[in-house]
Amino acid sequence: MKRIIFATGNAGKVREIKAILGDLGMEILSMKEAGIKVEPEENGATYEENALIKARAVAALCDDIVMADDSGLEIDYLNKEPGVYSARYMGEDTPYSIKNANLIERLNGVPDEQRTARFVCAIAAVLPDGRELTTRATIEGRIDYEEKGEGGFGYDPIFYVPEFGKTTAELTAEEKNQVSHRGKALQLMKEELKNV
Ligand code: ITT
Repeated sequence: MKRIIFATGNAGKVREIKAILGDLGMEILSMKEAGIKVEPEENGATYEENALIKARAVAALCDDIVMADDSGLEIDYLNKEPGVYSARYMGEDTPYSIKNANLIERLNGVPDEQRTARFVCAIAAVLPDGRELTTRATIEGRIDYEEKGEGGFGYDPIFYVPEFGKTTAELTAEEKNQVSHRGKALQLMKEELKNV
């Protein structure tokens, strides 16, 4: 069975990626499951560059297809912060309850129509022959007034999606994967892989 190694250390991403790629007929392994440990510096200016940096670092150590996800939350009122720095915002080890409360506080008094935000996801793939592919997708929403929901991870409890009337943390895993930045970017990558 062909393998895809996913170059991420984020357990929330791994859960979603395994569900979304489950129908590919390939074995999907996290970096940890493949016994690979690398922490490349994510010093790219874009999501695509950072995803490629992570995928290339793992591809150098194995003969499998390697994919990586670089993603983030862009809040329009905060000039698209935290953006590519979403994981590092307020410190990598700071609990999301604190990061989420901080973002809600920074939007104190800001009305609905100015609370627009999006999650962005770039997926990079490095093939065993060295070819590189990237895809990108987004989901539009707005920053809620309080944390809601237990699902997902990271900023999901404050990311409200008007079509559902819920935050992405209140969606089921299946619902989130159907409409999310990550779900859509991975579907695009599945299409790309059919052509290689
Ligand atoms: P890897 O680099 O190991 O994949 P990471 O968490 O450091 O893990 P990123 O640099 O891509 O990954 O940062 C993405 C951050 O954006 C992530 O840590 C969350 O804070 C946020 N994020 C991305 N997708 C999200 C989602 O679906 N729900 C909630 N927050 C999300």
